[in-house]
Amino acid sequence: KKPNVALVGVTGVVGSTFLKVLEERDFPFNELYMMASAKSAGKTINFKGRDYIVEELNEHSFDKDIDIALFSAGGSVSEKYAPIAAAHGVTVVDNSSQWRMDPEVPLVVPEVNPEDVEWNKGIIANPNCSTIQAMVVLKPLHDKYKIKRVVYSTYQAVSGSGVKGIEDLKNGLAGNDTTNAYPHPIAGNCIPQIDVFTENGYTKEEMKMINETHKILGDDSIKVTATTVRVPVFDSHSESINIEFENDFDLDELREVLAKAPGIVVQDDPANSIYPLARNAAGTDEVYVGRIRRDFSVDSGVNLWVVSDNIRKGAATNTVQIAEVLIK
Ligand code: 11C
Repeated sequence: KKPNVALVGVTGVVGSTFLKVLEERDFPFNELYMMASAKSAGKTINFKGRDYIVEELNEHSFDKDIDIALFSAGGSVSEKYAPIAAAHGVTVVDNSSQWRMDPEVPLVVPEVNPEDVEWNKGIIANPNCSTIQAMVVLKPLHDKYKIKRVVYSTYQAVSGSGVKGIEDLKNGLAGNDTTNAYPHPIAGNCIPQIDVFTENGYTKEEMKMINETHKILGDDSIKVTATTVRVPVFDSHSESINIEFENDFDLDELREVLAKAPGIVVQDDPANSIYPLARNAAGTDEVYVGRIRRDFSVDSGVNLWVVSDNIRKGAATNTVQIAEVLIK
């Protein structure tokens, strides 16, 4: 039987992308319920030729016969409503950071650890966008060469902050700086702060990348550090990833390993200025890798430039892919 599906937070930046991705992938469903906060309740959304009225999310939303709920409504909504849904027998795929590090909750990137879906107890977490694209690339390399240490440096798009971030950049480009999403103007700037600072001097975004890498790869022995930066780009996060391996590698073979891995497109022709670009990745579901070159400062290391659409593979697409694993 096709599942009954609920979309929670359907009017947000990621929520509305759920709809696009579900339609493009022809995700099978029987009934579809659209849910959001009181502010958006009552709106009409047309999906595949049918009009749906957005329902207000409340304690009784999951009294209905729902099999799968895709949540993208923020941490506090997930904290309250994901357990209610799970108690009603719904499997929640949650895009917020609320449950990611809970040992009872699998944290899944379908190209990397689809098997973790099996031990879910009603909630499955979708990783942070900047982590997801890194995992797709790190997994095949870890399997082949065993990763010792990773240094992430990110260049993250404003869409990661939702509508407010997009508006701040639009306003700034129009000569009217606003700081609704960020502590400083984003146009013409690079802000080395994503989310709030934690006690150790790292931001929450940096700690997410570090902790989620360990959980998804199932290997706490990998040394990971990160600097995450917001840049004036609308869509797609770019990442410089420096990796040190336990084992030696051949650069051509490493390139082959990446080219053959699921979800990856290698774009690496520096002579013709071909490498992944945020503007090209936007609107697509792949993770793009280029600037593949040996790090000569260590015995066995490589530098990569990794770009992916943070709203699609980094959020909506990965969530829908997890639901696809579930129904298989
Ligand atoms: C950003 N990575 O780009 C953040 C947004 O934990 O799901 C995603 C926040 C999260 O600002």
